[in-house]
Amino acid sequence: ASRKPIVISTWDAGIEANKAAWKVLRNGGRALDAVEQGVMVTESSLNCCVGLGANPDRDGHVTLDACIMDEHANCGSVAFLERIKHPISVARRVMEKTPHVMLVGEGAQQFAVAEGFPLELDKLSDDAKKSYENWLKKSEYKPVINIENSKKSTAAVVPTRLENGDWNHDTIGMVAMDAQGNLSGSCTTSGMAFKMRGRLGDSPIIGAGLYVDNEVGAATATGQGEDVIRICGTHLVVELMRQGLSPENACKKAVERIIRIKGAKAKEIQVGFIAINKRGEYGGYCIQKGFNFAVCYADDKNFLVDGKYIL
Ligand code: SD4
Repeated sequence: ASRKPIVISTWDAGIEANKAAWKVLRNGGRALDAVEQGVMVTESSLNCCVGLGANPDRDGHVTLDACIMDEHANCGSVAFLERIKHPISVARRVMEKTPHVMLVGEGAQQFAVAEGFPLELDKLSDDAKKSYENWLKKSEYKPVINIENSKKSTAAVVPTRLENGDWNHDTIGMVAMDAQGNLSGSCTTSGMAFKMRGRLGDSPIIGAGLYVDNEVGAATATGQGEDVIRICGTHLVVELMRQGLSPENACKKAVERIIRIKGAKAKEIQVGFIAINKRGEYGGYCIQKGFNFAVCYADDKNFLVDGKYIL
């Protein structure tokens, strides 16, 4: 069915994020404001999966990636950003206040501080500290002391299945259409837990973790970022919608492409795409069972949808 305004976002944390986005949309606000304010909720929640409360890289530091895109194809992005609570808002400032699209690391942090964002402590949340300590035991990775050891465990902990069958995850991607029919999107993440220091995923990359084309639709991604980047995932989804595919079928085709490339290894990973089109139709698809997304298009309509899957 066709809906306007509408906002959708990845995983179950999307419910709370959608509520904040909906407040903007229901009052006739801009999709861009909605997708920023929506994911800020998730960035703020300590001991959750996104933002400074999330799992660190393997050297013990939380490093954040985010990007945002509006209806004019303006875009902004930050990556490998440390000690800043709201990377999505820094990404928006990059978009609005600089001639650039992407700032990373120290430079991104410097820009954030200059823009008035507080520099937080480099301190892990209780949950993150626990899981990091656990990870250190098993990984045998000894930071600094013995760099050779790092060869043993270059792999980040990819999204893995939890005991209850869910996937652990650390990202929120959101796309929305406002009452004027304009589209925007946002994506923010702590990236894969225990990743190599300096590693970026798809989430801060326009065309990989997020893409918006105001003539066609918008899409965002979650899961193993390397494999989303490999196929320019969300750009692909939007281009498939341009060719006439529904949001769901466009997401499905992109997932199929990853599976084709990965072969037998596809079983080991998770990737999910969600998308909306200009008519307000929505859909999502993932590699395997366990991915869900939140859809909101009315005061009393904000619900989770299980992503259809292929394997
Ligand atoms: C990344 N795509 O950094 C992110 C991770 C993710 O749920 O989505 N986790 O590769």
